[in-house]
Amino acid sequence: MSTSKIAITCVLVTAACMCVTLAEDARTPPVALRAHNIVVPPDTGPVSGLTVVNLLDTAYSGKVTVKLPSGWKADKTTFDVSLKPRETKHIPFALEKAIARKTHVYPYIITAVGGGQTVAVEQQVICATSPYVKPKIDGDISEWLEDAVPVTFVCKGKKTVVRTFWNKRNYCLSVEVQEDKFDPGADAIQFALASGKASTGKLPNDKTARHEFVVVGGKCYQIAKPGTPLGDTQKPANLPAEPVAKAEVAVKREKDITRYEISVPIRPMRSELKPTTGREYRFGVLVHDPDGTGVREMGLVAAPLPGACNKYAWSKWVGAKFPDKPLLDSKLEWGFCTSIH
Ligand SMILES: [Ca+2]
Ligand SMILES: [Ca+2]
Repeated sequence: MSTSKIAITCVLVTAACMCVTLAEDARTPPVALRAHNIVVPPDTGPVSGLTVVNLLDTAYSGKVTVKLPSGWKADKTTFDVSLKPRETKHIPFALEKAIARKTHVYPYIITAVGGGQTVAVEQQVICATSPYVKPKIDGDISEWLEDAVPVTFVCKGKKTVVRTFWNKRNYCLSVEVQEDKFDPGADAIQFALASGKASTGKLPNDKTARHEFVVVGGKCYQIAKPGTPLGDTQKPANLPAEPVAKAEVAVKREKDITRYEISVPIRPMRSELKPTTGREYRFGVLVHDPDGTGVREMGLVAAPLPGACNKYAWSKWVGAKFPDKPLLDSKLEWGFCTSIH
């Protein structure tokens, strides 16, 4: 195949997901490619990976190559891949040398040559990690600015920034929501935490694997625990009468930004999250802004693959306005670390 003829044509640019698919022609690409989030600071030598999805009803075999940021090294960067029709495979590799950047976003180019086509994807891979810090939950997020990794996404021109911490007692997050109007009774943050091995099922009798929370009206409520049939999560549930014991929430509004600072006890989630430095877990955030942008999905930052939406990804609750379409999964790769310094 002649790669010299490849006109690098941008066939898909989704600003919000910061990924660009570069394809040589207008044919349907045979595979979809995605690099996993980096779940601990990259200069600590983490295991990382790729996902390759065969989009065809026929078998695929090809060579997948990942071009890392300059100066980075991995144990392996070229992989022979054979996929059955519609099969998805995860390919691990270890970063042996990497240099952290202040932006915490890393450009990868992933190329698959096979089936008579070359597919090249440029992806801005995010570092998605929670340093060990105990914040003061008071609505002032200054302690997050130097010590947490911001994950930023844009929905209808409005910015959202999510940061996470963990410590002995709590899982903590701060969310900055740019919005024209703040309605304390309706604007909300929904977030989910699960084991690093968890995935979302596709059938109503499959069970949830996540702890799921809603922060609204200055309180934090738990709306799902592991083991609930997925079908039940789609009947809008009343929020529990009592908020989560020992959870803390502070909300402050400044100009057009609403700032949430949230902590929930980590102990009830210990068996799923196993919080220790270096451990991977799953995390997701939805922002509810019914008087503005509607539902915002953090999943957009992680270059979602085709088929990443799942109608069971998030639990419905009374008072929330969910779109009719399925949402992106609530289980992004995330990790516990000690510090980003
Ligand atoms: Ca604070
Ligand atoms: Ca709003």
